[in-house]
Amino acid sequence: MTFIRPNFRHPENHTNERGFSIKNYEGALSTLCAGCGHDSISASIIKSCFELNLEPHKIAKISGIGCSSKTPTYFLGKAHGFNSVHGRMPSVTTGANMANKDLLYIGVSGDGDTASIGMGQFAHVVRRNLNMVYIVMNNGCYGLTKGQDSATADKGSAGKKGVPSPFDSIDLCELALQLGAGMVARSFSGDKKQLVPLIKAAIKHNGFAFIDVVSPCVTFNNTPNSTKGYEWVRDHMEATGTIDFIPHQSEITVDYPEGSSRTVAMHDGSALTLQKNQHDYDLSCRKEAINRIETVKMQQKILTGLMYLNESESDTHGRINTSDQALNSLAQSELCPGSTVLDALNASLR
Ligand SMILES: Cc1ncc(C[n+]2csc(CCOP(=O)(O)OP(=O)(O)O)c2C)c(N)n1
Ligand code: SF4
Repeated sequence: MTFIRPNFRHPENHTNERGFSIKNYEGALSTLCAGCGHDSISASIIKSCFELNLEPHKIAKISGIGCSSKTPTYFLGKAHGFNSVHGRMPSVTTGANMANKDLLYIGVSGDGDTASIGMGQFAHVVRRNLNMVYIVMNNGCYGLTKGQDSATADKGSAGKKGVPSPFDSIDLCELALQLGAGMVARSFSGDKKQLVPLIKAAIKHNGFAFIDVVSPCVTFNNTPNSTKGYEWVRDHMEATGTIDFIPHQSEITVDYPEGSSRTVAMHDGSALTLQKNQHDYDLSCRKEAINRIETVKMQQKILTGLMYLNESESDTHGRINTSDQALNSLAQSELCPGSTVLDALNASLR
């Protein structure tokens, strides 16, 4: 195996509206195990940012510790990056976001990083509705420390050692819904067709957008008895509906019956085929989303796709009424009101 990425790209590879090629969104060559689901998620993040014409230097990628948390090295090499402490990605992202709200924050975490050591931080970043994309690369195990069961390992699911997990699992989507996340989705690392539009929608969502991506660990948790392995997930996926992401343009309206599909002409000349969900599923109802996740789980399946979307809530800045201008762009005189104001404040508290 070579550790040098060739500079050559297909001559017909096009550039996006900002003149960037896909190469401008890539990072270093991955050192994860060949076939690890996490690499496919990195590729989906790269594709999403390329297609949304984002400027790489206006993105901040933040992670904790784990194989999943190593991935920011492998995408968006020209963006800002911070590989924080195990489970502490949410607080580091919160601090960065409070100082500069003009960047796009992409937080990457593992199921161990989020559902175990970082659980407290996860809960608070959701309830504050921090404006960020939070992606969990969920393999049901601690890949980096050689495959111990994580808190998202399903009861009875068994990894390489063959011992079934004796504990009930934590469903991070259900938790995010209960804690007030504005957007909640689940996908599979091997389903880029579904994952890329979800990441694009999460990037454009104002507020906390959570995507739980089942991402098999081929080395320690890809057995036929593991519910986070390729075989099991491919056999047990049930999508909420076919969803595509359309950037803001003048409105295109369609009207067609439930359960049928319709091809719609897009602004860029392409065509989009929409499939209307047969089920009566209201995406703006938390209760229904939780109900649906549980119902599908009882059928031994995994619900994937967009589960919930609420665009009307203010993000953390709106809730605590921060300055319109990003703090890092304010001058010292604007940030510090001076000793007279401080003296008056202190006096009012005596
Ligand atoms: C405070 C602390 N405790 C424990 C560890 C050991 N450790 C490193 S990564 C990890 C879990 C990684 O699992 P996950 O977040 O699911 O990521 P994966 O490697 O599976 O992608 C643990 C327990 C650590 N680095 N720091
Ligand atoms: S140990 Fe598992 S999670 Fe880590 S890189 Fe290898 S396959 Fe991926």
